Amino acid sequence: CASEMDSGALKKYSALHPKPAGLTLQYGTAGFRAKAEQLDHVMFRMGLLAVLRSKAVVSTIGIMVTASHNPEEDNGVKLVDPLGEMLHPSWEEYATQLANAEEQELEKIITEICQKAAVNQHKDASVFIGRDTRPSSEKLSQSVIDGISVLGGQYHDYGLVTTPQLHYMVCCRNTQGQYGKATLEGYYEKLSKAFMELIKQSPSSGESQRHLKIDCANGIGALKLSEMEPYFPKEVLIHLYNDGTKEKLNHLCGADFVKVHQKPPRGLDMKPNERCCSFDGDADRIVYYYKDATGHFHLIDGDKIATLISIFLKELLAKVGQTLKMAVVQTAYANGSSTRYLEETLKVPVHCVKTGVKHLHHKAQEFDVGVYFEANGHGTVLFSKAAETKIRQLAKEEKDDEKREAAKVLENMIDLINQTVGDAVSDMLVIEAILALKGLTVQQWDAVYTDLPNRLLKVEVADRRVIDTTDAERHALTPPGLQEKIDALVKKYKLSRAFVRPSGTEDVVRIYAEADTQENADTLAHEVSLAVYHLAGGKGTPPQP
Ligand code: G16
Repeated sequence: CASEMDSGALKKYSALHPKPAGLTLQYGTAGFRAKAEQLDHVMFRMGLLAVLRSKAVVSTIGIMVTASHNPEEDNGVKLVDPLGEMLHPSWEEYATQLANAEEQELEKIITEICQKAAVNQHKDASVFIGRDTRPSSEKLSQSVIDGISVLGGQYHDYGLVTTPQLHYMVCCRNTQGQYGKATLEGYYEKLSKAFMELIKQSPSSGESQRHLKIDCANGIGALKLSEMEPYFPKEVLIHLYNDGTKEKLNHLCGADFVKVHQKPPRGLDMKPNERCCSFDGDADRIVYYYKDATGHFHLIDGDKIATLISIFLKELLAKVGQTLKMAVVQTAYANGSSTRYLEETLKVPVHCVKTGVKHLHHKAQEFDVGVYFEANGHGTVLFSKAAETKIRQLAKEEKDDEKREAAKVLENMIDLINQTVGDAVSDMLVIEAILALKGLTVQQWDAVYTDLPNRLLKVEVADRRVIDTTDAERHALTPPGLQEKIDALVKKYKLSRAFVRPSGTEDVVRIYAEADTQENADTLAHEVSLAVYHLAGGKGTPPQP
């Protein structure tokens, strides 16, 4: 690997993408994220890394330039492994080493990675690139291209795409088209065909049921949904808001804003009982919501999405008479009511893992049908190869009409779901199809269980790494005394729970609390945020209630 490297070219190009002195960045929940102006060298170096990874696994690798839900001024990079998953954890350390290496060490670090990861120097490297709509993304993706080119890699630049579209392309390429065609057209055709097959069988719904209002977070979702509109059947009429023509990305809108603030986004005019949803900045998350006749806002988050999908799939699996192992994967942020409903009422096993789709995806792979969703609306469903083969076979050959029809619905679900990663467009179509097939209104869906009142807060501290957690982030090991304090606070309220964890995408500590009433959840969250402020080196003035 080292012998193939053109040292002169590497030196010349890395000098064009210098690392700001003294800057150290950590590989976070979904790759690197920081202010855009700090990331040029990281992008160049992730181009280098993608070439090494591609040679090591002899497959195409993806690089997405995006900071997803973060403010417009930030940017970031997500790396996509051969089947569309997030970069393998064993390579996160290499990514961190490369990102933080001083310029003169770069060649040495590349050589070390080649040795440790058995990178085959004789293999060709191929990288797919995509980017979101941030003003900084185009230039940063050019830096990625420089990194790929200097190590002799081939690339295909998809330009503006959603993150899940890039994951899909990578998977299509590495399965030689089995997963689909690696083009935007291929993506739109695959999803719309499966969607149309599904809703063909739905009872005809009233005019009001056909409409869906979508807040696109002023991001890439708006562009891609407009492109996809000609493929949509007339049964669904989508109305796009926050399309990025007027306002800033993620500013007072988008899935993260709606989930955290539990209120509607700016720029979307909501009438009582209308079905609405929000995407995030790179369209890999979605949350639904509506306003009732009294004006009260109802959020339908990732937990309720996972529940709806689980109910639907469980019924179908029972109809086809298969004993496939199904489970739901959540994180500590999952509302206690959702976990209770899934385990006790629906009788589906639930597993809790650390935040980050990479962790959920990995766990979900253990089951025939693994439904995973973060409460923030990031998730999808994975079908094992064996389950998929069985379902496709039943859809073709089963003699019993009812069983065969159920298998066909499952088969179309498999095609509609983007199994590579959470995908707002695909998830939205899955949800719309289920609501149509079950004849459910958004209110009926919401009423499946009642969320425990909850609150999410952020606290800025000098160094968020002082907080170390265990037990899927539900227990703080450090700083000393913090967990004891949280335990004492939680005891004061009924049905209460709280935890803290350092964010892996923003420079903050996140606080989650739930309790029997909204007032108690708010007070508990505030009290825990004060404990974090005092025990973990809070910055500025103490958090206000
Ligand atoms: C990313 C990850 C998600 C995670 C979120 C917040 O989302 O892909 O899995 O839930 O960050 O992570 P943290 O709490 O560590 O900041 P996105 O949509 O921003 O890519």
